[in-house]
Amino acid sequence: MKIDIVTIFPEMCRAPLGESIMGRAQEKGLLQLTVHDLRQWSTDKHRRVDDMPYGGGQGMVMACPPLFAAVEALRTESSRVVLMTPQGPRLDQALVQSFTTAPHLIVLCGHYEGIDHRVVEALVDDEVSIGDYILTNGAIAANVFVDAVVRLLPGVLGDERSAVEDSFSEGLIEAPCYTRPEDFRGMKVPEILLSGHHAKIAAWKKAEGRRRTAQNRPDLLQE
Ligand code: JFT
Repeated sequence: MKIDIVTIFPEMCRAPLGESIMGRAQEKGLLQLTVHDLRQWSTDKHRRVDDMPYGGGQGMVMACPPLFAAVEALRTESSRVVLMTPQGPRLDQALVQSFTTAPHLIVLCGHYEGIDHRVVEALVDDEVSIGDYILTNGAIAANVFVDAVVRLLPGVLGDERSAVEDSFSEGLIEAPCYTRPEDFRGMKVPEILLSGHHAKIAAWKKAEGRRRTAQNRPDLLQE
């Protein structure tokens, strides 16, 4: 998959997406990631990419010209243009999955109070929010989005099972986990996990998963 990220803070994406599994996905040739500085498409002598909002109001708005120039330079027939925005539909694992078949994603990260709506109407295929809270800019949200999509691509995770068996794929939270030591400051690992009874352990994990889901995420049981 090819992914182009367009942001005024390229280092905010380069560092996090260059490490660990995302870094290896690129070394393995599974991901071709380029992070672009939006300012390179600004024709303003001060390299500005924002302006005052028509009709008044707080803060600055990301202007059309640099964003149009960026998308027009990067897009091909097969590109899907994604805008990170708190106004978009909320990202969940099903929405993440829907992006895994795209050959090319162009991810636009806003800053300031918002983006000129003509960008949304003319260029953007999908608006995506990573959740109901406000960040200072879209580059942080883009890291979350790209990581979630890329980890699902074939070959990215060493152990193919982990992508499928992870917490949200089964729609429930997993059981708590423990490692050595068996007794840490008097806090003991549940005895069942030391028993070696695989069927009993599986049943315990399932019950604990259900219990934690009901406690922490009752919304997941609502279906
Ligand atoms: C925040 C964002 C997402 C997502 C894009 C743009 C500007 C800052 C801002 C500040 C106050 C109100 C926006 C962005 C996000 C999220 C994405 C922008 N800001 N509105 N914040 N939180 N979950 N995705 Cl453009």
